[in-house]
Amino acid sequence: MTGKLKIWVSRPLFPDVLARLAEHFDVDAEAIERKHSPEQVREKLLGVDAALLGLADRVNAQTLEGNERLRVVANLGVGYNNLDMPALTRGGVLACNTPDVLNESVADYAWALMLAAARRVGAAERWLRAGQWSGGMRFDDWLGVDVHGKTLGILGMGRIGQAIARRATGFDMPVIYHNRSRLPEAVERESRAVYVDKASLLRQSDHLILVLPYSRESHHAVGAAELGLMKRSAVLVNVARGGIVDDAALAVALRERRLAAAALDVFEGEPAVHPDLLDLDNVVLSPHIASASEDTRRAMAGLAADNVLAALGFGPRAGRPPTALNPEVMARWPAGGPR
Ligand code: 8YV
Repeated sequence: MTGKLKIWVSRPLFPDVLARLAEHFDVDAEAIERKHSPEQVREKLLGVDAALLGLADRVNAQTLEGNERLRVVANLGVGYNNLDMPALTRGGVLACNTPDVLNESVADYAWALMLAAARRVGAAERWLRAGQWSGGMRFDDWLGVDVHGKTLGILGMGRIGQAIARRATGFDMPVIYHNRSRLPEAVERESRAVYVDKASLLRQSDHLILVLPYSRESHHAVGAAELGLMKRSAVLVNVARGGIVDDAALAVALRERRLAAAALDVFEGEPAVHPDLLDLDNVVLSPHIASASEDTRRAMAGLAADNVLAALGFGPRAGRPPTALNPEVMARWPAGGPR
C-alpha cells in the first residue's frame, strides 16, 4: 500500500504522460489496445480514484454501480457519447473531455478526406500499386469532381466545423452550414458561412462534411432520405461519429452512383466496417484517425492528464480542471480530497 491515489489508463499512452501521472498516482496502464467489456470497465473502475478512458469505454449507471471510490473520468477525446452524463453527475463523478486542442488537426483531416474522395486518390493509388498503369490509361480515365469553387456544406458548426470553414477561403468555396442553433453573426462572418436549413444544405452542397456530436437525435442524421436529397455529383465526408450516417444506406447510394463519392473516418459499430463499403471504390475509409497527428494526440493526452491531476488537487490548476463537463459535482466532494 503506497497511500497514493489510483488511476486506470484504459489505452496505451505516451510514456511521458504516464510518468507525469505516476508522480501522484499508482498507475494501472493498459499495455495493449483492446476492447473492454462493460463488466471489465466496471471492475477496473471499482478499484480506482480516476480513469483516463478511450471512447470505446462506456461509463453508465451499470458500470458505476456500487462504486463509492471513483472521482474522475477523463475522456481521450472531445466527443463523450460513451459517457452517461446524468449517471456520472448523480454518482458525483467528474467527467472531462479534450476540446479545442484537436480542432485544427481534425479540420485538416476532414479536408484531406474530402480531397481524396473527390479526386479518387485512394482508388488511383490502389490501381497503380496493382501494376495496372502499365496497361495504359485513357485521357478520360480517373475523372473526379473538383473541390475548388464548389459549395462546401458543413453539418454541425462547432469549433471544428468553423475551422473547416475557414480553410475554404483558399479554395474559393462558398460555405453553407446547418447547426442546431445558428451562430452569432460575428462567427458567421469570420467563418464566411451562411446558415441554411438542413434540407437546403443537403440539396445545395457539392461537398458535405459532417462534424456534429452523436446523440439519440443525431442517430442516422444522414440516412436514405437525406442521401436522396443530395446531388449525384456530391461528396460526403464523416469525421464526426459512427451512427450519424446510415452506413448501409450510404453503401447503396454509392453503389448506385446516386452520390459521387464519400469518405468515412468513423463507422457504426467500429472497428467493424459495413462489408458493403469495403467492396466499393468510390469511398475512402480510414480508422478513426482524424485527430491523430503527433502534436495533437500528445496535446489530447496531456490535457486529459491535466484534468485528472487538477481535479484531484495536484499541479498548478489544483481544484480547477481545465475542461470539466460537470464541474458542479466537485462541490459535493467532502473537503480534504478523495473518498
Ligand atoms: C478520438 C474523437 O478521440 O475526440 C474525439 O471525439 O473522435 C477522436 O479525436 C481519437 O481518435 C481517439 O479515439
